[in-house]
This record gives sequence, structure tokens and C-alpha cells, in this order.
Amino acid sequence: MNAFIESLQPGEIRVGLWQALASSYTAEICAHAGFDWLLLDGEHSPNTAQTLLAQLQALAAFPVHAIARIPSDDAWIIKQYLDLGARTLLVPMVESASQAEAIVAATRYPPAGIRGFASATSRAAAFGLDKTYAARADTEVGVIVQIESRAGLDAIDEVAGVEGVDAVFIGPGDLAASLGHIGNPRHPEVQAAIDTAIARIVASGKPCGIFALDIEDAHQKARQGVRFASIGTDIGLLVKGARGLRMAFDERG
Ligand code: 3PY
Ligand code: MG
Repeated sequence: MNAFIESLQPGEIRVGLWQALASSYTAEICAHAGFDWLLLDGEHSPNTAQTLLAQLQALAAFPVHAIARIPSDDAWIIKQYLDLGARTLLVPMVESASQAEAIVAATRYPPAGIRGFASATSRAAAFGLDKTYAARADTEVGVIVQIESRAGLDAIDEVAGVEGVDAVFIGPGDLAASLGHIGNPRHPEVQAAIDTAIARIVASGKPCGIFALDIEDAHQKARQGVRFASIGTDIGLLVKGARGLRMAFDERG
């Protein structure tokens, strides 16, 4: 079983922080802060395989769970992320059960799936020294799919029901865009869709996660059954801190 997925218990909330600076140094700083998980974003950030690797190496020294968001659901990049040592994957824009099944298959070695095999050159397999890796890799991987479009909402029950989908994560930003409210995830129509999505994921029995809009939103969503929520981003902290400091100088002059 995947350690992060195992940590997601009903009635509890695991709090995360988005890492979009693509930096092992700032990831290390954030790892000291006490979050349950850090999301390394390969979708909307300037991450390469090398920067992802450096962040995974930095976080290995901490008890925090690293989740890596892949830029797309292509099998080749799922394979690369897993070989680099990412154990828990977040996959954006999942809209059908067949797509979810293909994603799960890309994370499994044959005969269960289609993941290409490497051992001696794979960090995940301790460069060939971990002889048990191949046998347990399929069970260690955590697959979290994102529901963040109208099509995803329509398919949510089927997607959540796919074997090997370990958790379902709601992306309010893309969902707002898909529902015609780009940039306004607090719009009542978007929030109503999110409420419905949470209820359906909770009913499926799979853990539900969300990119919370702020701390209050995270607490509210936790009361609705969400088991893991991010409550900010590294970039957001830097922007807020830098801008706040600059403005404070003028205000107190
Ligand atoms: C979204 O809100 O669209 C996400 O993908 C979470 O950052
Ligand atoms: Mg998104």
C-alpha cells in the first residue's frame, strides 16, 4: 500500500503545500515547516526531470510525503517520474474511466500494466540494489486523479470506481474555467459543483482531496469529508511576503 494513501483516514485532514518554484532548496525549506505533504508540480511549473529529481532527493530526508503532479497522462512520463522515485502521482484533467484505467496501467509492470522495466538505472530500485522493488512497485504506487472539468464531473462515479485509482482530487481553478467562470472558483455555481463532487467521491469510499482556496475553505471542505487539502503555494508565500514587506515600509513611514 502507498504510504501517503494509507495516511488518509476518514474524519482527518492531511494538509499540503504546493511547490511551484521547481527548487530543491525551497522545497527543503518548506519541508521543515511541518506539512503532511508537498506537491511537486510538473504541470504548471518550470520543472524538468532534473529539478524533480533534486526535489525528491531533498525531501527524502524528511517525513513529509512528496506527491508529484505529472504534466500529462502520457505513459512515458509516468514511467520517468516513477523511475526517478516519485511514489505518489497526481494526474491532471481526468475525464473518463477508460482514461483512468490507462493511467493506472502505465503505473503497473506487466502483466498488470504496461510500465517499462528498468532496475540498474532506476533510482526507484536503488539502482539495481533493491532486488525486491519490482515485486512490490505496483502496490507502492499511489494514483491520484484530478477532476477539474465538466466532463470529469459527469464521469466522477466511474472514475472513482476504477481499480487502482487511490484518491480523487478536485482542481477548482480548471473546474471554474470549464464551467464558464475562469478565475472565479468561488462562484456559487463552481462551489455547488465542488460540493456535489466531494459528496460523490466520499460516497465512493475513495479519499477526496482538494486545492483549497484558503484556510477557511480547507476547514469547510474537511467538514464535508475531504481528507487532504493544500492550503497554499510556495510562490504565493513569496509573493505575499515580498509585496507585504514592500508595502509595510511605505505604510509605516
Ligand atoms: C486546479 O485548481 O485547476 C488545479 O489543478 C489545482 O491546482
Ligand atoms: Mg488544474
